[in-house]
Amino acid sequence: MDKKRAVLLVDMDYFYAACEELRRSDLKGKAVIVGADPKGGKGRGVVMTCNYLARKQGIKSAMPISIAYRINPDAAYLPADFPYYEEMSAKVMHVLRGFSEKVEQVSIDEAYVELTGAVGSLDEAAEYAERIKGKVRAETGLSCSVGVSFNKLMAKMASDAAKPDGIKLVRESEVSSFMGNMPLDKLYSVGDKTKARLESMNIKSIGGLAKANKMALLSEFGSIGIELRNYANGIDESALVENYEAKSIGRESTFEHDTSDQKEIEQELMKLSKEVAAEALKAGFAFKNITVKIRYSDFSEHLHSRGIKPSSGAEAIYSTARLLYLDSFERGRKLRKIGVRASGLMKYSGQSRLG
Ligand code: DCP
Ligand code: MG
Ligand code: MG
Repeated sequence: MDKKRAVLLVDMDYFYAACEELRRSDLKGKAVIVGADPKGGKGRGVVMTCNYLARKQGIKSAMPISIAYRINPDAAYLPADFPYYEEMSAKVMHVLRGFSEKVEQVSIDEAYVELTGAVGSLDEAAEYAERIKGKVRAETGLSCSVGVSFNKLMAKMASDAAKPDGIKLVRESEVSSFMGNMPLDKLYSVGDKTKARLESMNIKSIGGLAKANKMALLSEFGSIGIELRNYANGIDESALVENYEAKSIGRESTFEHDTSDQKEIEQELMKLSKEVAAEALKAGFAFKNITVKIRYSDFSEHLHSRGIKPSSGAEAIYSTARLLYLDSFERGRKLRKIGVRASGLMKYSGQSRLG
């Protein structure tokens, strides 16, 4: 890539909880948690997100709601209101699309904005970021954080460092001083397993990975190893993927009591399928892949996927989800949680509906 790029990653601050604070002034000064009902400490399911006050107390996304309740039983516990968050998300995305024709939404609360060509330098891109933050706040009342950098990978890394309510610019010359000392799992695509394998090679930080022996990485990971090393050096040439407003749409729920009752499970699958279909329809997406996630009572988790012909109907999701579940489910074992996800999304236009 000969041309210097300028890319922003805009991510909303504590998004679901911020949306709730916005419409409920009684939440001011309180720890706010959006997620499962804590049911006096006996509740199942998890924290989806929480405001920064709750985070200071040690509460965080994906934590079991019962643990959050143990930490702070007096917090405001709120159920998720997806239609409302989607509406706020759409307003944010609309603002972003006013600043650039190239916008890639990657989740409900974040998007890349390509400014290559529109600006002459990253400093200028940071001025754009300032204006975007102002406009997002004016249009929605919400704050966001913006990473400003020379590719998607580094814009994303920078946005984490900008939180909350900030802007962080990272130049090519600053990559190693910015993330060299960060732990490996801060790097895009490095999870617990990869981290453990890297550590067994005596690689302990992003900076260590950036300088690691290429042959050793190749023999341990294959070509992915070289890719990881490139990421550690801030190298990423991927372009924005436009018109995909979400990579996938999924819903999951935790049963009140662990169950192996087929009827109960099928009812839940139907409910989740309808929710996924409704969201896909609203966003104007057809999808061509369905995944069912099963979590057994011992917390072991299984994913099963199948391709379908492009569709956006609840029936198509349900019939596939049910087959996947029947194929893979080990009868007699109790389920704790089940989820349905539609992916391989394709935008369709106009009024015509597929499937
Ligand atoms: N979310 C969720 N479950 C998770 C993580 C996130 O349901 N494990 C939802 C709730 C979040 C939203 O997605 O509000 C956006 O996710 P982010 O990772 O961007 O987290 P937040 O916006 O909540 O906080 P931050 O300020 O750290 O971005
Ligand atoms: Mg966010
Ligand atoms: Mg996000």
